[in-house]
Amino acid sequence: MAPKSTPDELVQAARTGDRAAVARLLSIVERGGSEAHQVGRATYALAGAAYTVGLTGAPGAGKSTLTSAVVAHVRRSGERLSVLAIDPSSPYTGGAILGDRVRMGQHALDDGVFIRSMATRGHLGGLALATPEAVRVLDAAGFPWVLIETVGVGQVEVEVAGAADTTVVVVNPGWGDSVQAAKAGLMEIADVFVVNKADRAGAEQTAHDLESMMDLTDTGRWRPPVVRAVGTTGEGAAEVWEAIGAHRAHLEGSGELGERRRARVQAELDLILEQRLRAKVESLLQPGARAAVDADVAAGRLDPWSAADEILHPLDA
Ligand SMILES: Nc1nc2c(ncn2[C@@H]2O[C@H](COP(=O)(O)OP(=O)(O)OP(=O)(O)O)[C@@H](O)[C@H]2O)c(=O)[nH]1
Ligand SMILES: [Mg+2]
Repeated sequence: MAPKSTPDELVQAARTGDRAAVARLLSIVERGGSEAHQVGRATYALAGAAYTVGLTGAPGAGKSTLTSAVVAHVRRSGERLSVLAIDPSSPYTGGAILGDRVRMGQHALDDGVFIRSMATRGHLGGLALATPEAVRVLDAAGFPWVLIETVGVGQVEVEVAGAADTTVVVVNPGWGDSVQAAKAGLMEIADVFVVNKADRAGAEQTAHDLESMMDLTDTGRWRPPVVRAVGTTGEGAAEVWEAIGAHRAHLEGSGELGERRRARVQAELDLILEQRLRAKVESLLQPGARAAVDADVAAGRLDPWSAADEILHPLDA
């Protein structure tokens, strides 16, 4: 790859299996900005063939270990796949990224697997917008499967994880975990539950608790299967993959896959518009317009509605 390749040239190279080009495209997407938008324009029409699977769960639930076990299982059938490990923590700690390198290292020499960590750069909606772009890069590069690992702790991470065709929620033995899953909004986005670390005590109970919680919220639609797995030995990896396949068949058979994807790209457009409008409005406002009223609001001299009127007043003209 010549160092000056344009996004279009990189996309063409990625389509012929050039892994360095794929890596460079992902770096561009991660950085964001106008070059990333060019990548987005080049990949959009080429994408749509890949199926995306989100894996989420609390820190340390064993997502990376389980993902690696699932990858090993899928590779035995010869299918190619890619993994995006989304790290919502500070880009400077790199802890999770290092951990993932170690845990997924067994696939480092396998040409049929592409594994990449992506960190948030802290800009507004950065992760939420970079993730679908990165998926489209891997899709355009011809990977039929994209697995996305995210830590399910905050709303943004839940949104990112929920932006997959099938979402797998990974919990551990222990009642606390399923309560946490419910609290973190993970119950709503789960298409498949995995009780990982099933080699530890309490796995049966946790599976049972999840089933009871689903009894209470049964919608009559897809009911997420609960699979037990041991990421470290690979036990249950085949069953996890089978459950993902069953959910995929359900989405394809019911027409819900198309609906989900349409809703997703609309949400993406909403977010882009929101960002653009915000930037545009901010550029039109007087510098310091906000700071001028902040003190009054804090001191109780001005209510927030009137403060907003004052700040936006120059736009009324
Ligand atoms: N006993 C047991 N330990 C496991 C199992 N799966 C993973 N672990 C261990 O749990 C720890 C965390 O595993 P990871 O795969 O890094 O977990 P993660 O959810 O990806 O962690 P983050 O990405 O940091 O949120 C590691 O020490 C693993 O070896 C399992 O099935 N049983
Ligand atoms: Mg991990």
